[in-house]
Amino acid sequence: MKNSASSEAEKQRTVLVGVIMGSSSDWETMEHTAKTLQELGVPFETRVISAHRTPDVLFEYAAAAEQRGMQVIIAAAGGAAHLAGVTAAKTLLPVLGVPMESQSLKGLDSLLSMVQMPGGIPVGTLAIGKPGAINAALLAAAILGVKYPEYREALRKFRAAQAAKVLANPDPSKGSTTSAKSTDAKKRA
Ligand code: RP5
Repeated sequence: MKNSASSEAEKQRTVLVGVIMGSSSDWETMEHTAKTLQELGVPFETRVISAHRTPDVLFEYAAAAEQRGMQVIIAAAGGAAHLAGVTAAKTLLPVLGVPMESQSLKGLDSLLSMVQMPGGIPVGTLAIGKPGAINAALLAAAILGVKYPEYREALRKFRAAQAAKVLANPDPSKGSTTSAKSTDAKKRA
């Protein structure tokens, strides 16, 4: 029989969230997903896998994810962003999509490609860019939290810390070089 220390170590090694992105150029944004998952203590891995440049790798990755113990996949892509949709088609795991902010259309192309999935294969699409990258990690933790109380607790602490930060500095003019009074004076002048 396994002792609790070894099963704990085993649990730590199991990747619960797979974070995939269409290009290494997406990393600057997806680093925020990784940082947030790390902060919450969620075991994850990151991979560059492209639906059009490495389609066979994507098929293998998505098809094997569940068997490897993964519970959620986060897929980020930009432009004609089909990575999340194709991934979702190859696994029953929940797939969260993060549309990348593209140069030409500022991510509207990525957002619409990702969010407008025809009925039948859902992709839980988040906001464009950094906010979506952070929220994908938080939503993945919330999904895991249904089964694992430690991630639910990590999420609760994250929110409490976030609220405390806001409450610690309720007046943005304090500590700013432009005080509320001088802004008012400028407006009146
Ligand atoms: C998508 O094309 C990627 O997800 C990336 O957002 C975009 C541009 O990729 P690169 O040309 O920078 O590799 O597949």
